[in-house]
Amino acid sequence: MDGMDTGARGPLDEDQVAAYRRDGYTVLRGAIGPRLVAACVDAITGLASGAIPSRSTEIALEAGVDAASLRPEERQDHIRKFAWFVEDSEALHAAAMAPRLHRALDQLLGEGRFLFQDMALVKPPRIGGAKPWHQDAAYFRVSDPGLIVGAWIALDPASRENGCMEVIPGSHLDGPAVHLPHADMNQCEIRADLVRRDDRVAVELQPGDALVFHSLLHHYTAPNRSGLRRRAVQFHYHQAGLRWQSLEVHRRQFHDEAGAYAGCTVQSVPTTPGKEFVYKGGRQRPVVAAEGWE
Ligand SMILES: O=C(O)CCC(=O)C(=O)O
Repeated sequence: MDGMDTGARGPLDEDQVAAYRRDGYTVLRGAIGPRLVAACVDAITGLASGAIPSRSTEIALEAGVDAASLRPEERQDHIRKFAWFVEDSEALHAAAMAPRLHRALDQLLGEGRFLFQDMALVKPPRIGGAKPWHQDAAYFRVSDPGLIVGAWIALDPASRENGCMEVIPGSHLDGPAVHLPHADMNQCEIRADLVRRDDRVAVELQPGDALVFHSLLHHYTAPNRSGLRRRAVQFHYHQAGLRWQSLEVHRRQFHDEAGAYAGCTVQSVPTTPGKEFVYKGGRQRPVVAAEGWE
């Protein structure tokens, strides 16, 4: 894609807009261009090795990896995810603020939007773990999950082989689902009987393409057993008007048949003493179009 809008009002045509409403997701090809993809890859590589200082970036390793045993250039191949990096890298900030992406989101949700979460999921070759079936809204205590949208942007070709996103079309219309907590917050998952696995669709993407998805969409990524990299950045935005809420309000959305809390904002048992998860909500930053990359 050349970054030109083809629809009358923006980059999405009316079928893509209808797909977002009906299926809970749509694909925006060329959400960011090749130059910005390359700059994002460089930024992730630099943050992993330490060549770019991490002032706000947080890094989580794949399970069982001993950070102390890794040379700087080896780290990227053992990292599960990066978070809160847009203040550390102009390129990653520009991807979050990509004009073509936001023109598409304007079509879906209207104008007036905040970035509240940024992460990169790098699922390293051979050891990249699965992300179980979940709804992103299970992680956010908010008034209205419909005002949240996720954009998952591939930096490498993402395929079934290396663990691309898989989704259950239309699952967002079923509302909040019961999630089972886990000591590792990243493994919190929808109760198995509630996932329509037979309907799953693998969303294969080329670098720069974005999966744009509703925060109640059931989605999953498989382990990466291949020798291929599968790096992606993922941004979450909410429209103006959304309110951050208490655990009690979240329980009213995410609860089991007995009324017990069934979201992912409370850790079941701490993994490491002293490293207990504390829910912090989002970090709201206004969306301001990044110029000069298209
Ligand atoms: O990219 C991945 O492997 C999983 C992304 C995802 O679904 C998430 O972080 O919520």
